[in-house]
Formats: sequence, C-alpha cells, structure tokens
Amino acid sequence: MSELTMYWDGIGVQISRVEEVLPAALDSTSQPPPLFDGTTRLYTNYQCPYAQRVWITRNYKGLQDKIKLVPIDLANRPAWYKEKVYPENKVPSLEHDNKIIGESLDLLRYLDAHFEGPPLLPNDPAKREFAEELLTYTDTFSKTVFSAFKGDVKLVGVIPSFSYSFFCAAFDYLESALHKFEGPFFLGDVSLVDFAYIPFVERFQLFIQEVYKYDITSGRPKLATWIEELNKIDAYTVTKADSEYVIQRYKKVILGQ
Ligand SMILES: N[C@@H](CCC(=O)N[C@@H](CS)C(=O)NCC(=O)O)C(=O)O
Repeated sequence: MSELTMYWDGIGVQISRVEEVLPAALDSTSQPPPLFDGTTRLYTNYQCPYAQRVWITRNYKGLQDKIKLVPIDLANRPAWYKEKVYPENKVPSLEHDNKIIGESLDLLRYLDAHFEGPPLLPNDPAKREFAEELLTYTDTFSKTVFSAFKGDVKLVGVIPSFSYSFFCAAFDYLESALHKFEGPFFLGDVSLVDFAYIPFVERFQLFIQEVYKYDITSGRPKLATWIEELNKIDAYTVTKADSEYVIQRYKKVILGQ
C-alpha cells in the first residue's frame, strides 16, 4: 500500500517520504474483504468529512500500515457493508479485534486510546475538560452553519442578515476557543479536537467564499493561523477533499443547483 518516494527539498537535500497509494472505492459489484481475519480496517469515503476526521488521526499517529483503508462508494454501496459490517450503513466504521466500531468522534478517542503514536489528548485536566466541550460542540457548529445556508440561499452573493449572524456565531465560537490556550491549536498543541473540526471548516470555507464571497478568516486572526498551521501537517493535507468537488457538491445539496 505504501510507496517510498525520494525527492529533493528546497535546499538540495535528498529526503524520502512514504506516500500512500489510496485504494479505489468498493461498490455494489465488489467482493467484501476477508472480514474478521485480524486485519484492522477503516471503512471510509474520501469525500466524507466524518470519515476524514478518523483518517487524519490514523495518519498523524503513523498507523498507515496498521489500519487499512477500505473506501466505500456511498452512491453505489455494496450490500455486504450493511449486512456484514456496519448495520448503520454509514462511514466511518472501524473493524478491530473482531468487532466494528462506528461514530467518528468515538473513533477518534478509540484510535488514541488503543493504538500507538503521538497521544492526541493532553493529560492536563483543564485541557481535557475543554476538549470535551469542543468535541460536544462539533455537531452544533456544523448545524449552525447549515442553518445559515438555509436562511435565504436564493440571494447568492448577498448574505441575508439573519443567516449572517448564524455564520458569525459559529466562526466566532471557534475564534474565541482558539484564544483559550497558548499555541495555534485548540488545546495549544495539535489534538483530536483540531482533527474533528478541520474537515468541516475546510468545506465551509470553500463554499462560503465561492457562493457568499465571504472570507471566514477575515477579522478572525486565530482562525486564519489555525488553518495555516493545519495545512503544514501532511497527515491532514493528504486527506483534503478536492475543492471543485466540494463546491459543486454543496451547490447541489444546499442550493439545489
Ligand atoms: N454521526 C456519524 C455520521 C456519519 C455520516 O453521516 N456519514 C455519511 C457520509 S459523510 C454516510 O455514511 N452517509 C450514508 C447514509 O447516511 O446513508 C459519524 O460521526 O460518524
């Protein structure tokens, strides 16, 4: 699955990096993998923000060889996925130790607790408590932004005042959360919390800029730095969804275009 790539860095030093070759998605015509054979598998979808959270965490912890990616074509799902793997029929799910675990936020904690690699939740009780608060808020965050889209989506290019306040509430929450601890990330150093939010922020930023011509980082310096710093982390950048795909998909789902 992994390929060693040699390349030259900016100052002429040859360095090597293991680049992962991403497997193709399985669809209704695909056979299941040999289930419960001891292999740890992350059932995923390259476009899914929930699955992306777990994918980033797996990469950051250096588990590329321990946790195999099994992408599922959600538009043409194999029947065995629901029947034999995950009755919820959603991604992500993880096959590990003869059991299947779902729900992206639970999976972030699970990977951190059960696998090696850099710990992604600090021991400091104040930071732990804040991590819980932020993780609990993730769904409210995305729902708040989605409600803003529903405000009056016909007014493309103009943000209706009602919706605008929803946008602001959601992104201001992140901006103020980023002030709490010293460092560019929510808990100071990078953690599960950053990986839980970035797939959604990445998509919202693209769509809001394209459709509403609104830069979510304007007047929010901490948010701007947070995005910049995450973009320096390979474990994240290799998981980023194609921007054109995101814009087209959101236009279709949200604007019905
Ligand atoms: N609460 C779940 C949400 C997962 C989810 O909704 N995944 C989407 C793809 S982004 C999915 O599998 N949808 C298929 C369906 O709902 O049938 C989580 O956090 O893991």
